[in-house]
Amino acid sequence: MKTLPRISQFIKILMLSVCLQYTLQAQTNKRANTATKQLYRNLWKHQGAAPLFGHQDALAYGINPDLSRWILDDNTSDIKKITGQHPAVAGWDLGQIELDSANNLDQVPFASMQRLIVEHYRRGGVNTISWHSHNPVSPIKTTWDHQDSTIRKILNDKVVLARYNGWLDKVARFLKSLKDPSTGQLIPIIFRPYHEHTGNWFWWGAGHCTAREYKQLWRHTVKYLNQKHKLNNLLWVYSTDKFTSKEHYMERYPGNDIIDLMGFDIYHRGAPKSNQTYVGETKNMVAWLTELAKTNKKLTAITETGLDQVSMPTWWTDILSPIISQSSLSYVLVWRNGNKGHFFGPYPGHASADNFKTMVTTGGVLLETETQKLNLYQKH
Ligand code: BMA
Repeated sequence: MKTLPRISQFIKILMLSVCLQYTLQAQTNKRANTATKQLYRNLWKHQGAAPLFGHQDALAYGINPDLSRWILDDNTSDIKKITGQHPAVAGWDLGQIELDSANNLDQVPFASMQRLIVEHYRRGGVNTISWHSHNPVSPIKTTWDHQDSTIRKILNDKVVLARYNGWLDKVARFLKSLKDPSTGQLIPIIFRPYHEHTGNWFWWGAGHCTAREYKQLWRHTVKYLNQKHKLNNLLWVYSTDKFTSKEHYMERYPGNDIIDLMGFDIYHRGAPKSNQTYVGETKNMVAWLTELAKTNKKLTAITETGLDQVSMPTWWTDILSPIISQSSLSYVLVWRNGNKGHFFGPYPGHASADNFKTMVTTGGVLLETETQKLNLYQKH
């Protein structure tokens, strides 16, 4: 019977390749808690279906039909007012938590942010957090007050390093406060520090540090939060601004061992003149990202996008949909509805509201109800 050993060898090889596939797709923090592991696995399973739709600060504030602002109305979001459902992904920012401020840089109280993140998770939604941190060399300077060598100083100057680590302690304290009330486990967070670094506007931008320094800052940060603080609820996103090639995207990539998702931010400016260029360039970036993510076994997302004031009523189906349809993006997030002069999502009465609904009803993106059906935090 020569066939039997062959069959068992075949089964062994099959099992090994299944395991290998699985290991390569495992998230980077091996000690991640159950909900975080499930979120990661379920995002993989969902890959190729419509991306989840995200909105920054969606649950904290928005714009009324008379163009005044609403702030912290219970269980409200502009997207819900239009569609009956919250966005699937809620974006948040920790900027100014490092200063012990009660509110973040866009006036969202951290106490409310904590409550809203828990509520969004309990409804089955996903939370992602960025950090527009002040400059740790000189804390009165904002995230946009760049100066050369900030990262070099964090890495080499003991005083600056101690201050920076102190800031990470404050970030960790907030992240540790995000608990599932029924299990006591920490709530999964897609964490996105040091974003848009291919640009020069933040102190961690490409013009103010070497690639090596940028990567070192990332590696220090991941180690500090995952290991020293034992945070087991973070999926880490590397998110550039515009990039012009796969090599450009990877230039400052801090390592497959610490990154779970690959993303990028890109804004549509100068519509309608720039429509074709924006769609073309963004499609190129999505294609490059998809190839890179396939090689590196990572999930993908458009981590920030939008057209300020959504000045094109059909922006959702004519511009965004062609970019994201047939992609393997896990989510696409538009920036905040700050005020009547600065917003990226529709609000009730806005000229693009119906078109947004069309994008949703035709299955272009998923909002909360469809996301709940995915049961992202459960094993299934
Ligand atoms: C920018 C603008 C600013 C805001 C910052 C951080 O794009 O929306 O008003 O302070 O993001 O959220």
